[in-house]
Amino acid sequence: QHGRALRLFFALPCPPPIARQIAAWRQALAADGKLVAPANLHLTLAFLGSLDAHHLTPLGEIAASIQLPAFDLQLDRLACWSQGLLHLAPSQPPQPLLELVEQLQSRLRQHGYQQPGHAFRPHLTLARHSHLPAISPLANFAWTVERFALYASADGHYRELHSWPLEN
Ligand code: 2AM
Repeated sequence: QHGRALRLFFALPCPPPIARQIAAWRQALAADGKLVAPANLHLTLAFLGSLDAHHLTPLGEIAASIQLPAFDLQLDRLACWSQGLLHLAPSQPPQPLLELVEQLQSRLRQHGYQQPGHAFRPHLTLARHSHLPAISPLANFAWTVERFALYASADGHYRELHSWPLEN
């Protein structure tokens, strides 16, 4: 597994039944731009960029060292950032989500993995190069977050490499 560069990030996977609901709702919005495939819907916790595969072991150790509770996540706000990133976000980011990101990012930093200094803005990207639809039905998608995962992206597809549980 050495000598191979992977584009890596930690994220919360969107459970398939919720991803199907979101995709159906998004279709009703008639969102423009490049849509994220339902199987690729996720909420990024920490982005690592392109790293050699030998980093997978230390990254797995960092993830395994995190012991935090499961929590409910509610995505109830549709928004579009200026660069055309149409997304769903929690209007009230749950404290355990912020705690998870804080612990993950600070441990990554301690191990020399560069992390942004700016505030984390939780979001689940729906489409890129998009616009806010003129009319949008209310959004309210929720699930209990029971695990977080390490992903590798390649050719626009996100592959889950491993996941770690959050305690119930
Ligand atoms: P985005 O959906 O907001 O674009 C895979 O590309 C995942 O990593 C996406 O969730 C993407 O966020 C995120 N990502 C890509 N580049 C990033 C960066 N420089 N900083 C933080 N997250 C990034």
